[in-house]
Amino acid sequence: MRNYKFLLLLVWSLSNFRAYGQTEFYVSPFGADSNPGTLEAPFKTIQKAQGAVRQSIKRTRGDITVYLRGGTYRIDETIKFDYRDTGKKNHNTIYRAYKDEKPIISGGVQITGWVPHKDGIWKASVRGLNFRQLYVNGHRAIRSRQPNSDNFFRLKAWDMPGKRIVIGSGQISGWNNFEQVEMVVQLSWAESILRLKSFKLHGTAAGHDAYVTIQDEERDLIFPRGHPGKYNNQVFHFENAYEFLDQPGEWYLDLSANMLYFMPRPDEDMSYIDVEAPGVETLLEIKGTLDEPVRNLVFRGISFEHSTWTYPGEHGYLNMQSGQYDVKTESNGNQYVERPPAGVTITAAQNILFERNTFQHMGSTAVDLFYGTKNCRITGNIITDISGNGIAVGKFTKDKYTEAGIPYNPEDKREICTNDVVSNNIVYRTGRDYFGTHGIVAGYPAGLTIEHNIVRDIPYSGISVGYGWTLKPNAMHDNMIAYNDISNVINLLADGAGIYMLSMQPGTKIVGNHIYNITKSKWAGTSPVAGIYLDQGTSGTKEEPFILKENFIESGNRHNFHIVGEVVVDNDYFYNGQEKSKAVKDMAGLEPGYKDLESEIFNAEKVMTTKDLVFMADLKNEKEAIEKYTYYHSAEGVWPEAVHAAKVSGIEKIKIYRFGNHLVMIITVPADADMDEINRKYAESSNRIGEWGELMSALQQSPDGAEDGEIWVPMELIHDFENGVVK
Ligand SMILES: [Ca+2]
Repeated sequence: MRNYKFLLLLVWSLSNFRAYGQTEFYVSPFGADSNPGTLEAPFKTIQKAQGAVRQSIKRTRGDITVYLRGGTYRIDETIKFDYRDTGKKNHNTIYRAYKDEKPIISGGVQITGWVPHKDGIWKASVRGLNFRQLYVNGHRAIRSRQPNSDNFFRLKAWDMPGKRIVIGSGQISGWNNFEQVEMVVQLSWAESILRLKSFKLHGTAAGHDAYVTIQDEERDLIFPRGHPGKYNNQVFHFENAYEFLDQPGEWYLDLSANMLYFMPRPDEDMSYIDVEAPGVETLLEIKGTLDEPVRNLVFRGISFEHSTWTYPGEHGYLNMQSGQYDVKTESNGNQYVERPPAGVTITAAQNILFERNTFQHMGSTAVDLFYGTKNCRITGNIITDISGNGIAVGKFTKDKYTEAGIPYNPEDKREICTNDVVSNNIVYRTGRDYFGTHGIVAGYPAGLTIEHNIVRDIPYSGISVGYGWTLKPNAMHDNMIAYNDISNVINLLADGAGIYMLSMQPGTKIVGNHIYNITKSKWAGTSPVAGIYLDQGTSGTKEEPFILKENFIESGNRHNFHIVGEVVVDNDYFYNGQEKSKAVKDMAGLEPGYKDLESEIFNAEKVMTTKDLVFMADLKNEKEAIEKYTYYHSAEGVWPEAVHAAKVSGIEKIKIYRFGNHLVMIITVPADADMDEINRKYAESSNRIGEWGELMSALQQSPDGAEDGEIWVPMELIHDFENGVVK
């Protein structure tokens, strides 16, 4: 009996001991932190799991995995990783989705309690929150603006002596909360966000002008600085006034009243709506020191969402280049810049892997390898709907006290981001608020590889490497930009490209990239837009040249070279049907192991983009023909062959309406559908489809005005109303 008791005690203590050496932990939004963190009884928070992992690391030799079950992990502060999260002897600490489940780490605060306000606008109280983005049912809503989306005003001139901006008098008014209104001006390659202070009307022979005074902080930065240049007719819009709320999807946050206003879009039912306001600046921070870097962390299958950044509304924001914003400017041309924050930051870290995660709905940069990173890999991720840069790597200046043109080259080389890899990511729709930012950007990296990414739909350059406009030696060398698929970038601003480079970087190569659909926006300034742009200082050395090789550029302006140093241009292909062009095209973009990401995203969007084709026809004006035709189109009377034909031809919907003997048919097909192809597939779908066609035609007659024998006549679109606007 005594022995039996002893045995029980032993088993208990062994299992207790085992809990400390645990190598697998489970977390679920529906778990509890008092649980042991097993599959059956998971923890609730990632922080709790992290604490358990740190205990376990001391007693374990092997990888430790934390499985995150699907669901939303709401956080109200940054989750921080440091050297204590590093496994022993190069073992990995892995945070990953459990099976195919979808864990979301969200810094969002859900806004509830919506009540109708007026004019189709709803409102909700938001005690003490401040934010610059809002996401409704997973889609970014529009911060109230004027003029509305995709449209802009043009300023008249910059009044340099008076430090004012001259615009049309009809473009401004004494809006409520006037000092919260922001003027977003596009200056060639970068935007400035300028908070308003006051305005005065001045009469001229041609009419009235408005002289706009902006708030002191940004006024004292923008007027002394030289670049980007201030010119007449530059493009701008206003944001953030209740009075701008006139387009479905727009929202306005009245900070003084803590009240949020929103005008829902037609498909947004306010009784069942998910409205998320971003509330945490950095969701995840991995930060070591140069002496004690964090090592061997893996993050896989996690969605990072709803990071915020409110600084531009509190100080104004002058993007100097690549999102780096002025904190000091001098009339001699000197500028001092600061780095915007990121949703996920990695600093002084080695062998960190982010694979197959999603970064979306973020308020500044998505992922930032700040400094001191080595062999970190950002691979196979989806990065979309980002306000600023998608992925940023390396310092752009030593610090905010160092003039931005001084080449960065720290004495302690461990600070330089070295041998990091950015590959097989899909980066699209970044720069949504801060236009002068990139899909992928690097300051002064060494041995950085950017390869096999898809980069598209971005207002400024797709990929940018280098800073400082210098021919002097600096931290950069041996970077590689290869086999990327880049399209529809630099689609709003100017002085950029598919791939944009700056400064001396010996041994750097741009190889095998496919760049296409690069078109200058009508809003862009006069500076060039190109496929590849080697800007100031881009060069190598005689021993280690900068090499440009076998890129395939399908766009009007292939290159813009500003070369003064050593550059070797070798076989730079463009669209002329050469076989090698096709080889480049086939090679660029995601590698086979990640192709599934592409079909998941771009096919899903394809289905959502459809067009309607509308036709009319007449039946024979006889009761029997009308009844027969109606029966043949009911669920019971229709031939299976007719249904099959519609299905295999790629038609998504067919609707037929009847009045008397008149018919109207609406066919919904994918937006890029080829009608000849659809007709061919329809006709070839079965050997009875011809018979079906003859049977139907026999019940119909050619409508008045139709060409001889034409049964179904295409109709012309004469009125198109959507979201409050006639197109
Ligand atoms: Ca508006």
